Amino acid sequence: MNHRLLWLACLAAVSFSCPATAEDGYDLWLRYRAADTREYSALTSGVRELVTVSGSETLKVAQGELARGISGLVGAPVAQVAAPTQSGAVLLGTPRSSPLLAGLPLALDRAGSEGYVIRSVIVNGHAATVIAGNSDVGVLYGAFHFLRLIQTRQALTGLDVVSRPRTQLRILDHWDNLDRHVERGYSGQSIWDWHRLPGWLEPRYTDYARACASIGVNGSVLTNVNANATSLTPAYLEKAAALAGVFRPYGVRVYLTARFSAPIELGGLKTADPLDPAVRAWWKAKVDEIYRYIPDFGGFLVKANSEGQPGPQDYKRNHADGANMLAEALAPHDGIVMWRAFVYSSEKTEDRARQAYSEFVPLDGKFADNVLVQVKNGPIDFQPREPFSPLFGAMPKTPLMMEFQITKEYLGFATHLAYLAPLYEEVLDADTMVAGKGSTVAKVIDGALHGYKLTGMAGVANIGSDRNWSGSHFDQANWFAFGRLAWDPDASSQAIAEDWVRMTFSNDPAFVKPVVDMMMGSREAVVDYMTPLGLAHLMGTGHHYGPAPWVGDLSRPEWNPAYYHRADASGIGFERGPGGSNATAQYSPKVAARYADPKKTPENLLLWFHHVSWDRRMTSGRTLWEELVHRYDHGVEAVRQMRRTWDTQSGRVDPERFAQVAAFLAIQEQEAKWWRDACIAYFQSLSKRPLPPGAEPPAHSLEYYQSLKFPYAPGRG
Ligand code: GCW
Repeated sequence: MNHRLLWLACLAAVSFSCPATAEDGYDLWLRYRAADTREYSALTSGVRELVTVSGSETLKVAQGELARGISGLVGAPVAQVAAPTQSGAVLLGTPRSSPLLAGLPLALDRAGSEGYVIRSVIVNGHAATVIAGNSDVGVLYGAFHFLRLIQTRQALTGLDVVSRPRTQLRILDHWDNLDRHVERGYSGQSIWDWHRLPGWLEPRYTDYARACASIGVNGSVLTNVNANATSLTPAYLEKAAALAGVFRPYGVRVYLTARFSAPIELGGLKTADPLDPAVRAWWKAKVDEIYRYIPDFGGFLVKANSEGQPGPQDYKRNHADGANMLAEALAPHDGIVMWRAFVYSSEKTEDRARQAYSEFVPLDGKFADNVLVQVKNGPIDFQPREPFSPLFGAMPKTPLMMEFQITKEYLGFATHLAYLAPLYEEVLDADTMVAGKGSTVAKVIDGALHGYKLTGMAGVANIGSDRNWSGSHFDQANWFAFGRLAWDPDASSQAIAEDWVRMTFSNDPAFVKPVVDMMMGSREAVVDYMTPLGLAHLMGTGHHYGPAPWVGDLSRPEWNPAYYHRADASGIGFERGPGGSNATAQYSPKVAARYADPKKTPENLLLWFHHVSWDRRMTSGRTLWEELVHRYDHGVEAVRQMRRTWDTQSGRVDPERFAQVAAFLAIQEQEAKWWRDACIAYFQSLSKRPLPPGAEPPAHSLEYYQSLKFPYAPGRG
């Protein structure tokens, strides 16, 4: 049997012997199934051989990925040669690693330290494609991009691709505990099998690093921000070091969360006061120790004085005092601190939406050079829709990094299909107006606006031990989109969705278009059936599963949905204009003026900023009450439409993935209806308005919805 036949026989054996695992989602978007070269002839002429490269582990990984990807996509093992022998060679490397590249017109100055170029060139008289970077990891990123061109069936001639990341730190935050429970995780247990580390390195860790590198993610915070000091003990540092060893060739650095009270818990000190010399010395020694285990350790992510976590305020110090102490210990090793701005206090009566700004803006300029303040996209907490956080644009002297949530704590867990890139894009495109028109949040976080020396974007990961990584097939798209937007905050959510659909499912236009459209509308559907018109935080207590807008008796006011919607007989919404909490004043003057005036506030944020009458006339001509019901109906109808769209695709998707998506959409429809009915039943008990003509009454009484309990809902904190 010749090579090609042997290869085909192997492929057949794999796909026929274990059909149940053939399409279980494990391959993510790195799914290198053979392309039909009758439809995609570019592949036949464009990729005939791979020129080998020698050098670092990273270059080996890049070459290995290209060999694996091209062989899979071509349907036969690609020839690996020392120099081009014919047209259609693919070369990779840096000018330093590969003499063949040294003389080529690469214009690599465009690629920066982590970027790459992919160019069609002539080498030794043969047409070839070169993938080059100034660094080995740049080459790896380029290799994944080249594979993506094939996976999405792009032309392979006349290539002149240049790409470089716009942010330096592109990081996944895992809220993973040492017992493998994942806070707000809906995809099984933690991917990190702490108990069996460092002895057993699951192959999945390598695939995790591959997937991260394929979208440019270059950091991983292994542990929950609700931190456990045990993760800083030698036994656990050894485990973290083992993971760092797996990730290193892929350019993914390891970070840990630092529990602020660790000097007391681990060091036996009486205090964790950041100005105490013994505390500072303890952290310095601890950090030095970490670097002995992990020489390229990235640094710490810290949640302090937030939701009961210890912090500098316990000692009457401020956030800068706390962050700078850790920064000082990390600086000699080039480590950084990501200090979270997600704070709100149980003692303060100040509107929760204002608190982060109140605490942090006065500290602008007080943080050490290797500190970034990590800010959630909105002022409260990863809701289906929030305005952008007023911190963006308000701290020109402090690098602010973005924190998005990829796991869908407030958007239906892993069962609801909600593509989050439009949410991310809406925030990144939002105009802070702090330096005139066009001062977008993207320009804040990529450093363009204030000249930040450090830049970054973090995403709270949705990755777990589930075979399909993310708990649902479509949630993989949110991981993918996060990485792509961290690389380029101006990328289009639609284009990213299209790439993902083509790579993950199919290039069939009859599939791509409707499925991308379905994804693009999916987040807005969730907004409509959960929290339309600027409502927020109506989710069930603690677990955040399902509707509970009626809850108003929890000990901390801001834990109650009633705190957020403020519905009463006169109307609904939180007044944050000058007549209310004046949170609008935290935005730059033009934005503040828009949000302060209910007539100028966009309707999709109306109830976030204003308490308005049930009878207020909306642009649709409906009253607010009618509009609210209309939005809820619209959300449910949108999910029904998603189901219809998916049902037409049964022949175009493998049966395994088709069936799971279909089943999850059915759950989503039921839960969307539940949200709609429960919220309408509750709000009607206050508005006392009749349902608009044609609107269906809720299926059950308000008492019924209030009686539902979910003590075992997943992902609890
Ligand atoms: O979204 C909320 C979650 C908490 C989480 C917290 C945070 C890790 O409900 O579970 O704690 O935010 O971001 O710190």
